[in-house]
Amino acid sequence: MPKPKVLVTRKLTGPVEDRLAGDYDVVLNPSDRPMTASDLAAAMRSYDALVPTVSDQLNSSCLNVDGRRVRMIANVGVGYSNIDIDTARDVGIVVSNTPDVLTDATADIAMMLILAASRGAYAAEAKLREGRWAGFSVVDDLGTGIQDKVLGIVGMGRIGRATARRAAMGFGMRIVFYNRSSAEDLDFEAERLGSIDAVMSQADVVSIHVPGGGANPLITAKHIAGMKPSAYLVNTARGDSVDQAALIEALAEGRIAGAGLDVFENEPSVPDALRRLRNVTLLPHIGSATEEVRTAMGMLAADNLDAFFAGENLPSRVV
Ligand code: 8YV
Repeated sequence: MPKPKVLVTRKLTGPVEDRLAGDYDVVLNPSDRPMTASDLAAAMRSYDALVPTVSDQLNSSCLNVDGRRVRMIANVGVGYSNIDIDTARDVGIVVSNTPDVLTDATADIAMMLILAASRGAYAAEAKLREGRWAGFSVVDDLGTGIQDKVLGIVGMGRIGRATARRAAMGFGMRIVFYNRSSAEDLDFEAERLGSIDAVMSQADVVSIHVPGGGANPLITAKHIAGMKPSAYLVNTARGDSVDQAALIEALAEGRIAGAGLDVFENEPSVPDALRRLRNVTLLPHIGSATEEVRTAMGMLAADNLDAFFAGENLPSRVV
């Protein structure tokens, strides 16, 4: 039997590409150039499976393309807001993702952004790099300590928990959270609050850990307006989960103290108004970006492909 034809939309780490090249009739993307909508539509007609990632918009018209051949999509990423899951389910395309393997790396970046925001890391570093540092001062560059402060987690899933655990056990923060379902088996102290509003108004730092992909941002202008003027917002989940324009306005007007952002509404575009702000640390979506984790994510995508083509249960099936 011929090997299944698989398209890998972006460059993956060496061990993952070697494995896929050994097991499949695979087309890789050594240039790492993002696929266009028409590339993806053409791919839907030509391959048995795709291995895409967050930069590939697999919307309803793409998944519904005439003459579709793709039966399986092994997404490299735990988030799958780039894929129209309802359409995939309706037309019978199997979709998998890569949970667990990136939990700690992403929680590390959330913690890094909590610290960077509360200690004003970007403004201080910019001062040094731009030659404006006049020497040590007792009263310059003062941030806010996080010990005994309240971390508000929105979305107590895998990454939300790992972030909260780090903050509580490593940094002495008190945890409040909002989660739709009750979050059982927490191995640290945390108080579940009844609404996002309650978390936003009580927290000294809010950290977002919800999937994204909804029609409207979960964190609205009203939620942001309810934050303390001394509070910080951190987002390592998806940019479209937060009303980005409202966030920029609140930051620019000093209605909140600062932010740490690893994700944006229309990546890779980041508004000038946000890039100009000194009270914000901005990272280019590197939550899971370690050599080890990106290889583990690719290997899990490959495990899902293998299971699909062997007719076995997938290790991490979405639909
Ligand atoms: C990935 C992410 O790096 O897993 C996710 O959902 O946002 C990141 O960890 C991204 O999807 C690209 O693979």
